[in-house]
Amino acid sequence: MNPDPTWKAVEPEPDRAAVMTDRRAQPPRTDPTWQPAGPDVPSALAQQPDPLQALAAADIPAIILRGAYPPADAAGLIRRLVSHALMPDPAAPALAGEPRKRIDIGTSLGNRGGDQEAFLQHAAGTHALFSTLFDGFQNPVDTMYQSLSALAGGKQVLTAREPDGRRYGPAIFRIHYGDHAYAPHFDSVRIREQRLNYAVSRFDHQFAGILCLQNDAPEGSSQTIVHRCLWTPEVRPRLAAGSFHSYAAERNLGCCPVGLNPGDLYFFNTRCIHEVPALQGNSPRIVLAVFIGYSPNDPEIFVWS
Ligand SMILES: O=C(O)CCC(=O)C(=O)O
Repeated sequence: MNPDPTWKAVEPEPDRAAVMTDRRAQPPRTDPTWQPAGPDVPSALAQQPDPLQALAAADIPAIILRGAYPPADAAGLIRRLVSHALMPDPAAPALAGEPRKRIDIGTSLGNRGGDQEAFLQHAAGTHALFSTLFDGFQNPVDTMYQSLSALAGGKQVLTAREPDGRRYGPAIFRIHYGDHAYAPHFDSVRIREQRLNYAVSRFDHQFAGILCLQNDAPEGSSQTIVHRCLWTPEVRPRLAAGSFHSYAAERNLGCCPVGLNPGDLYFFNTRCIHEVPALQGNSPRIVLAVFIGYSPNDPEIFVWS
């Protein structure tokens, strides 16, 4: 399988300069009353008896599990991705001329979902690749699924599948170079991407799980910001105009910054407006990412990428 260098946003990105100007004028305000659960599964369950329902209701901004994956295995896995030519060597000079680039290793519903047959075939290739890629290391996909199961109150955590049993990609590596950034946005197969021909659209809530494998700077400069604002149609024009920070300030909406070190895993509700400001360090930021479908009354939780 070749890496996929063709990632693009589902909706046009707002003007980057507009977002930065707006953020400088109205810097996000941390809300001390909106705290993540964690830093491990037992603590999260002690703080929130039903942590996924708390995420769904945006009662908490995130569940952060520190050191969920061994940092030494994260480093070894990145060396393996390079040695298998799935990602360029971070030291390769060609990358310096390609700022803001992102490479995916895996199958993205967002990018490939327009052709369901091709998407499911590509996903089968990802399952084949991942069946041996982690040999000798703790399996990071298992880490994500098992952590989610432990938080899920007896619900069954499964790779998303269509009624005929064909599975979606189980997780995706995202390698962010240069000053890559995610502007304030939300993700929803149902509301935003409107992929109603996919089984995952049955779920009421969508979450993301992000396992940090490498930060853009050794001391961990990059931070995701989860805003205390669930998407509504009212927010759409402000996201598109790059003026979400002013919108949040006008309504006194705070946020929760999530700083990660290699091995840290976090889950959040993707309907909460979220962003990753431009990377500052020289290393690519590398994560393993999943989306998660959850409904309070559904015994299954679907995971995909
Ligand atoms: O990489 C992250 O921490 C968040 C990425 C993101 O914005 C997303 O998955 O929608």
